[in-house]
Amino acid sequence: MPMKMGWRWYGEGNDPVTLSDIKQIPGVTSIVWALHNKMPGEIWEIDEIQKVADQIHAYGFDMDVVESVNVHDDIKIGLPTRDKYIENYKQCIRNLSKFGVKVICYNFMPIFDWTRTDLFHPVGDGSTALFYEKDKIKGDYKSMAEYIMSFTEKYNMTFPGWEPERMAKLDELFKAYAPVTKEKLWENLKYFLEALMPTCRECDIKMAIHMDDPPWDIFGLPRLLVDAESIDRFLSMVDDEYNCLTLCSGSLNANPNNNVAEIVRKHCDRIAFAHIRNIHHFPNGDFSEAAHRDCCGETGIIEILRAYHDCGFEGYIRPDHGRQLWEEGPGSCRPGYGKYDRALGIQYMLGVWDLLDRLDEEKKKG
Ligand code: CS2
Ligand code: MN
Repeated sequence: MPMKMGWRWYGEGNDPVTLSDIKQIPGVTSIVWALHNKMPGEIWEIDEIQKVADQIHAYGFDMDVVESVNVHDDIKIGLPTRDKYIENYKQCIRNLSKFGVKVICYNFMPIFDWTRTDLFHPVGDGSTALFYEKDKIKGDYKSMAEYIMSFTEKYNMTFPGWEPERMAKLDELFKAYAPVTKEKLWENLKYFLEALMPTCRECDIKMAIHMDDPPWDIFGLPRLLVDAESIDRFLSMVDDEYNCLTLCSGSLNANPNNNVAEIVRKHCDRIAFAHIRNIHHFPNGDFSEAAHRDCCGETGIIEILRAYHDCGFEGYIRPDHGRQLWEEGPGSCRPGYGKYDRALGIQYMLGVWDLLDRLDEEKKKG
């Protein structure tokens, strides 16, 4: 079983799920981590990384995957100051390499990371899940941002990509991004990656871009990694084994026309990190996140796992968002990152994977 199962952990005192909890989930070997107190553009210092490394290693996990080292807006906008922030990013890569980090997940979405209109939407069975109501993402971005930020204030919880310092100057940010067309954003992404590739090679760290979530423009902001065609463009634009994907099944499948299994088969060697999340679609274009079991959504989880298995995927994989179950709710768990549903998701994924392993073995024996 060559793929490596990860769990996203927000750090001691910043995540209700503890390393000791995670240790009890069969199959998890990698902690997907980050320094969550860092602003985009800051250098991650050795002593800060060391502190987290000690915690993770004490439980016998590896810390091979970072999610995320966030990219400063000046790099995405293409301002002259970007070179300074790119130098800082290179220094982060060098510092992370001292701890054996292999993959850095990041995104190149303007202003907003993942976007949802309800973080605790009733699924119908007593659990709740992240929900996207299409009509609420029209018009004013402020009410959407205020909704997300209300959790930050109420529960003293910050979300990566939704830093209060950045959200406080949303109007300024929108002005700064105004000249950034989709083509310009592609250029800025290319500039960033070409600058990083030599350092990545030197440090043996792969840059793995996360898909845009949702995979379409929102509030007039361009989004790049949205479908098979844009993924092709991205990989050939900087055709380097260190320029890779974080292929997020849930982000891509928010557009039901995207066939994630097909993308896996085409680009498996460039997928450094797999996010497995299931989506349930409504006829009007709204969508809800769903349990990992194939039949709970329309993402095609079994076909995706089978594609990874057929390709001999040796990268990292993790359950992406789960639902909030049982006593989990606002304040007691991070939206999408509760304890139970992700643990169930892992057991489901490993069940499918183990069976595929077994079938292969039997085929070999004849
Ligand atoms: C993650 C993303 O929680 C999530 O939806 O999959 O936020 C992801 O961590 C970032 O886009 C990567 O930079
Ligand atoms: Mn994801």
